Amino acid sequence: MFYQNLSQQDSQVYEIIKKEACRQSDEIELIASENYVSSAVLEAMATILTNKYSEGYVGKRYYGGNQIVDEIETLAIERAKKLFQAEHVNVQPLSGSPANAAVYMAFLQPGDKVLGLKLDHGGHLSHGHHINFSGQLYNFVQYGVDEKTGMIDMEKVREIALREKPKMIVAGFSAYSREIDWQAFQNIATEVGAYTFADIAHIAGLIAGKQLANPVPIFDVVSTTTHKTLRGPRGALIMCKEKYAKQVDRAVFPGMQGGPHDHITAAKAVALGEALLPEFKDYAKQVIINAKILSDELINLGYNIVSGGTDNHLFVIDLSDKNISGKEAEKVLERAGISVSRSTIPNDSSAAFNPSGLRLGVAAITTRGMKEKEMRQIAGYINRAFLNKNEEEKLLELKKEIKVLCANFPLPTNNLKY
Ligand code: DSN
Repeated sequence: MFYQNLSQQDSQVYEIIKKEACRQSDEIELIASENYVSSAVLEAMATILTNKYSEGYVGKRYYGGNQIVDEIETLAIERAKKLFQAEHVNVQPLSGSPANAAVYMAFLQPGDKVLGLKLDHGGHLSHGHHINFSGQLYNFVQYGVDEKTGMIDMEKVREIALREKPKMIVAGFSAYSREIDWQAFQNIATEVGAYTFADIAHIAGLIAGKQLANPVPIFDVVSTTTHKTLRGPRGALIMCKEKYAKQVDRAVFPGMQGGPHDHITAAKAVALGEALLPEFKDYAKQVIINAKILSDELINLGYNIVSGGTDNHLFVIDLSDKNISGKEAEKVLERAGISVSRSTIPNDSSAAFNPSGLRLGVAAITTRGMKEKEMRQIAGYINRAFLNKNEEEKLLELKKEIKVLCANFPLPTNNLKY
């Protein structure tokens, strides 16, 4: 048994983890930022590397005994470089927001002007929202998506950039379903003399799997989390041109962080190794196929999708013409065994806590092996849940059906016996 010591020593914690393992196994995961790691990634996280302190970088640590940790960090760096054609990689960021904070620290002074996508148009809190450190420390000017198409209009971005003359342009998103024209962003930045920063947290796995264009060879600096479509442990990476290596490294440590989490670095190396395998391309391809089928099916069932569809793993359903809010929709689906996250729609008239949209992503269910047929089934389940939102019996019936479907698609870690 895998968790023998935990179950014997602390049955309280063990039982809670076991319940969550069952929930993950029995329910449909449509949260766009989530995925299921492999057993190898999970095992790498649960190693004695967690015992070590390694402030500093390979060959230049502030603690002794780091010869072996240097090997694992070097391996993770080399794999990330190969996967993304990066000149320089820092594998130490603890997660997405700290990585973005380090990027800003490396390139900007407080008060500098930056362009970023608005949160309610699909951006991220750390792309300049006023309640976030980014919006408080830097002078963010926000661009949005076109009102009619729901897509980023590069002519509009250029107009704003020429008017505002930012020091940095941020491209990247948490809830934007269309492919990004990295070169167009770079051209605008070159014209106004700005740095380019891409946050590819959501789509890194689709770029690694060669299904979406890679900004790393084009942009000055790129950050990504490692746990979304990239299917690694919770954490992040920063990739940049060699000429910015020193300032980026200095911003991560000692600027933002202390010691890296070496067990997570090992798991990042494992996940990057998996993403380098040919089968990862098949995974990334299937993710995009699945997202398109799921959004098309929902359109056929009468739902509006922001921008009319998707080019990646996610999309946002606009529920403003339906008799259900984003929050209520999230709760109804939760009762039926489907996890989603409510989301704003562009120019949402409702507050972020109870917005008018629902963000759906298929990275996790694709890892389970679900394909076109299951996407059609899941669109039907979502519609049924909404139609029966006040009928507890019917939602429970649906939950049972979903459990049966899920049993045919075990999680990659189901071989770990609880
Ligand atoms: N919280 C992540 C997401 O759900 O998109 C981004 O940080």
